Amino acid sequence: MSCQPAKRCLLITNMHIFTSFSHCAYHSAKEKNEFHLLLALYGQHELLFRRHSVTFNTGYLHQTTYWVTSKSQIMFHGNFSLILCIYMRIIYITLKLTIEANMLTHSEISNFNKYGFLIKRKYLAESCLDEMQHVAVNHLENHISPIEFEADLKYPGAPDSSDAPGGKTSRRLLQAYARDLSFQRWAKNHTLGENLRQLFATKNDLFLSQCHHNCVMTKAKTYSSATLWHQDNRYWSFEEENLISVWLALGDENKKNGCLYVIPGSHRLEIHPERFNEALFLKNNDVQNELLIKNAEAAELQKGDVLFFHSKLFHAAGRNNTSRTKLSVVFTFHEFGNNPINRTRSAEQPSIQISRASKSD
Ligand SMILES: O=C(O)CCC(=O)C(=O)O
Repeated sequence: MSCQPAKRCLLITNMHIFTSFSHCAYHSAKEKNEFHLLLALYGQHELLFRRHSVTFNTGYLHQTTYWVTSKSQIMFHGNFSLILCIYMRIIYITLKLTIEANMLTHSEISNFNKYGFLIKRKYLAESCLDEMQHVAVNHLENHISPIEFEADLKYPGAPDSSDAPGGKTSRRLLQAYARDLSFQRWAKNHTLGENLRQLFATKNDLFLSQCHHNCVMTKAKTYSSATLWHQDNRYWSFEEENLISVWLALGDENKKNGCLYVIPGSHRLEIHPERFNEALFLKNNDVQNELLIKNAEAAELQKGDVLFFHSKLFHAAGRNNTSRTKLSVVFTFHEFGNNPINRTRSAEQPSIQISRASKSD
């Protein structure tokens, strides 16, 4: 039985729509390195072409050869490819929306570049936060080393020595990544990696420094200290001063419990060395410093919020004046090619490679 031209036309049109749609999707996914999308498209391609390619190609290439033998078959193939087109489009849009929803917008990226920080709200699921909090509380209670104590740092408000009251108050649970899988999962969180790559403007692997922020930052009740204005990179030695720290709030952080304060745009400033004290904090009683600090903003966070900040951004924090310990997970990342300088503190331990393929969320 011959195939009605209109039906053939419908089928070929569907085929064209599908092919051009999937080609577009494929190339756009490939350009953006959207691996999941590519897999989905590949799967759908297989489904359609494996089952129908011979029939389709014959019909399309040799116009006189009818590749279907009955009207119902035409209807079946026509409807099948149409439904598949719609189905594919839904999958494509859903996947694209999911991926795009987690990506930073152009304005977020340009704000980060302009101001040196970016806050993303409700970034991580409650269960992941609770898991990390549980581990942190347990390690604090059991004094699981390595720990940096308030008394070691001697920041304003800290106990004078480890024998003084509160002398065993923790400031940081160091080496967080090695402490528990929950921290490793967070460091390798897929969305986090993608967002950091956007901020670094790179497609390469990232590295988590084990020598710097790789800790649970704690701010205990009663014996916590304040942190004066500083840039994190003052003691860091990398080929380029371009590192990004990720501060994840495990609980709410506000002015009362010692949240961070940041000076927007200060990562771009060149500050004369005379404006720093010997510990490289901004000097008090310096008119220019006072003017700069007037621009400070409190980076108040709620549980699960994330603060991305540049290693040159000036920041400070107050003491915790509440009755609950504040906990935050802080990791510092650098990009491939920005290596720590040999024989400096930054090169004491190898950075941990966070490859694009690692996916823990
Ligand atoms: O929580 C604080 O006091 C601030 C900590 C800080 O800025 C740092 O360790 O670099």
